Amino acid sequence: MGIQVYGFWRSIASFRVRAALRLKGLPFEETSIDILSGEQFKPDYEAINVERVVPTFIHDGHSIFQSLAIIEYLDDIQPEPRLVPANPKERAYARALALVTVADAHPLVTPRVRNHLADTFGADAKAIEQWGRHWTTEGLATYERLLTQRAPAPFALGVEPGLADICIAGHVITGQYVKLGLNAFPAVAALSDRLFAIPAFASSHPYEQPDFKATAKH
Ligand SMILES: N[C@@H](CCC(=O)N[C@@H](CS)C(=O)NCC(=O)O)C(=O)O
Repeated sequence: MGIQVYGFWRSIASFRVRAALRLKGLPFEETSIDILSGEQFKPDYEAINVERVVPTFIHDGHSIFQSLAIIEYLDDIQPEPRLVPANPKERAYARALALVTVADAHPLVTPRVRNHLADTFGADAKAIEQWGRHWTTEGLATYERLLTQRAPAPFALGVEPGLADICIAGHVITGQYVKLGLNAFPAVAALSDRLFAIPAFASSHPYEQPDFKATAKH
C-alpha cells in the first residue's frame, strides 16, 4: 500500500520523516502544504491533521501525525534498518537525543510561535530572528555537549544512522535558516558532514524539495 506524506519543504519535522523513509528505502509521495501562507489552517487540511501542522503520514488508509510517532511506526512496519535501537538503554538515549530538538528547541521556532510573538507581543523581524537564533543555539550547544560526552562512532549511537541522527540533522538545518555557523559546535559539525554525505539525508534537505525549487522562497 502506498505511503503519502503531507509536508512542506521548510518544515524540519517533514525533513525528519522524509529522511527516515529514505533510510528505510520506503517510497512515498509528498503533498505540499504551505505553512508559511497558512494552508495548514484550511478546513480540507484540518480534516487530515487536527493539530494543523505538518507532517501527516498516511499508510494503508491510516493517518499518523507527530514525526517521532511516524518514525517509530516505520520501525514497526519495516524493522530493518532499525532507526530506534532495540536495547532499552540505547532506545531511551536515542529518544532523549531526539527530544532535545523535537520537544525542546524546535517548537519554539515554528511559524505559529513566531507569528504569536509578532501579533501578541509586537516583536519585530529583528527580535524574532534573535529569538530563533537563541533557541537554536541552545539546542546546538546541548547537542555539542552530548556528542562530546559520548563521541559519535561514527553516528550518534553507533555504526548506523538512526532517529537521533535524523533529529540532530534537522536541528542543523534550523541553524542554517537562522544563519548560525557550526564553528562553535565542532562535534555537531563533524556529525552533520557525515550525515549529509548520505543520500537519504542530502535528498531530504529542504532546499532539495520540489516545492522549494518551484517557489525559490527562503
Ligand atoms: N512535534 C511535531 C512538530 C510539528 C510542527 O510544528 N510542524 C511545523 C512545521 S516543522 C508546522 O506545521 N507548523 C505550522 C505552524 O506553526 O503553524 C512533529 O515532530 O511532527
